[in-house]
Amino acid sequence: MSEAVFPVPADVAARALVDDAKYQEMYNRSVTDPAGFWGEHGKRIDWIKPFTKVKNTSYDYHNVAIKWFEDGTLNVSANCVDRHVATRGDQAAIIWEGDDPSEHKVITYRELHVEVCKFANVLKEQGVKKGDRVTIYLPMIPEAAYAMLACARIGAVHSIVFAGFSPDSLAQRIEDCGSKIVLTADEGLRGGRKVPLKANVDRACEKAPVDSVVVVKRTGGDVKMVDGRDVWYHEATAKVPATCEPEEMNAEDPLFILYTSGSTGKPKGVLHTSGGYLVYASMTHQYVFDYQDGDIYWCTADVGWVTGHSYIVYGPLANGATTLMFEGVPTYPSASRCWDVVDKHKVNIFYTAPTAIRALMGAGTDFVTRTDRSSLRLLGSVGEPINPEAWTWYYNVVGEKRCPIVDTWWQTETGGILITPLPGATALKPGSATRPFFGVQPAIVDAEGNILDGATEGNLVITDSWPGQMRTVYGDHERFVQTYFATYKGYYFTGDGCRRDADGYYWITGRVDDVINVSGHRMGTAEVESALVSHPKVSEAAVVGYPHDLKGQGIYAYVTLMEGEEPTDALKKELVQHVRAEIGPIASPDLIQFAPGLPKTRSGKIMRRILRKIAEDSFDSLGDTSTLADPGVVDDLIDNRQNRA
Ligand code: 6R9
Repeated sequence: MSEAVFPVPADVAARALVDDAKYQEMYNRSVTDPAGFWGEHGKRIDWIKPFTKVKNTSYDYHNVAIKWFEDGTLNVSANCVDRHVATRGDQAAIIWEGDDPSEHKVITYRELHVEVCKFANVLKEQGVKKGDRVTIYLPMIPEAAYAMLACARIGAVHSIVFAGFSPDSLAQRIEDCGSKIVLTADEGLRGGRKVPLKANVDRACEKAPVDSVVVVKRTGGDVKMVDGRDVWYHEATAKVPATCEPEEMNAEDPLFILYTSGSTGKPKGVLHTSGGYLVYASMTHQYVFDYQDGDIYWCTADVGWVTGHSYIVYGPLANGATTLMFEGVPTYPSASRCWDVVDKHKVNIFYTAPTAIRALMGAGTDFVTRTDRSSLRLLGSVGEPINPEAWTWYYNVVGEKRCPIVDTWWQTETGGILITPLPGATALKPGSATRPFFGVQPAIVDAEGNILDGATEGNLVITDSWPGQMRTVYGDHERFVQTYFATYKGYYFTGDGCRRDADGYYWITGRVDDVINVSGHRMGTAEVESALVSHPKVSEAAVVGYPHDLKGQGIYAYVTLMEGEEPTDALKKELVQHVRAEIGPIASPDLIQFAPGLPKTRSGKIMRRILRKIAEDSFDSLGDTSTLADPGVVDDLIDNRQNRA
């Protein structure tokens, strides 16, 4: 396989914050003297009481504990807002672009300060105190950013639930973190379609009751307000003062919880704290995107995912950047939308996901070339491995061969980008996330946990802590330890497979656990399975990922029906609807195969390895099937698969 290499373009090198020599020097220092390195870079944010201790972390399986800057105090919202008001009060903090191209709004840092203070005062009025959890179920409107920063301002811990999740998923998350308040909108608007957010909250609250619901009026759609529980945001903010003193928080006080799917059980509440997270989010945002004053930066993620947390809100705003927030979807009203927005707001840095790139590539090159895009300087990718074909299209057509692509590998758990090119320092190879960021020590281990040297392939671990790392699973530290530190003792296990080439470049090969990456979003197979078996006609289900042209991975479900149930196409549709209602549209199975029996070991474990191979049509490489209780089951499954229309 020939491997293309794209050197750093001269003009990019000329303006960049770091070149390759500087990267090497900073990287070496960051791993040989982490306390010295982070002690220095920790000062990039404002501290109320400066820290004297930098790093206190242990990956010891019996005592996993992670603390950074532990005796320092700060306020995250003051760092993202107040400190910029004097120097850049009139600069755009947020450019909001609505779903409908006729709608946009610019919020300056001065205005952001007022909005955040007011929202903070509304939260206080609703009884929210330091340490309380606040569930946010908002669409991509500026109020979502105000809400996050308002929580940070008063020391409340936000838990954002992606507005595409179902009432049940929302209820589960409200319950798990014990929040007594939900912030939502009447309806969301995406691609011209309305999403009934308030109605979803009402249904969720039947299962997980809360004391108050604050409702932002977005569409003006008809909603029911519950007396004594629900308040309109515009009415509440009209009555509160426009200033609110930021709370002094310890570096290790929680900032937010974000639920993410794992290989087993219900979603985990990933907990991030204040100081280390903000240092890491802001530093990666500046260096990875080579962000410099005056740049217009756009990350197309949703604030419901970690990318929206770190790279729409916290990282950019801590850096005093201008961050664009987009309510809509890349294909509405046409597949030119992203490039129209780039031209309209003169966007310099554009950060999106491979699934969006593939969809736009499929729509045709004309949608791109009819736009100007001359403002673009840098492109980014996140969420899943980017296939070389999509990389090349992004590079040649969107970036006209002038914009480097930063392929950034990271996770909800890591808080910020861990493996990535730096635009002025790193020659690119399509499909490789290239090299570690400062302070990040990746290693590749074999199944027994032995570290492999040189060019090799195996499982990706990180051998020491970095400031943005998650601290625990909310309410379940043991699960944190078991999930990330038990597989390979002494290391943080990422759950990803990885190859390292002779140049030391990292190539992420995808999840090695029971997590499927659907359009860049993580879905636990166990969650989809339990949604399926909650249907009265289903007796058993096994879910695996399979290669999907647009989504990267699709969801393939093997379903065994209850005795006497008919395996019809209508039932397949019903099951898809059922999963959408239980979890949300992102969990919709792409293919359902009725299976009279599933391949199991004699101890009753489903052999997913075999199901994965069948879903991929790799019938010849099923591997060892001798431990199956009933090998005949596999032949039946293959027959059914081949007979599938
Ligand atoms: C930020 C985010 C994390 C999982 C991760 C990996 C995959 C993310 C990637 C990538 C290859 C990249 N992933 N970025 N794989 N190249 N540049 O996506 O967080 O939703 O928690 O997903 O996504 O498999 O383990 P999250």
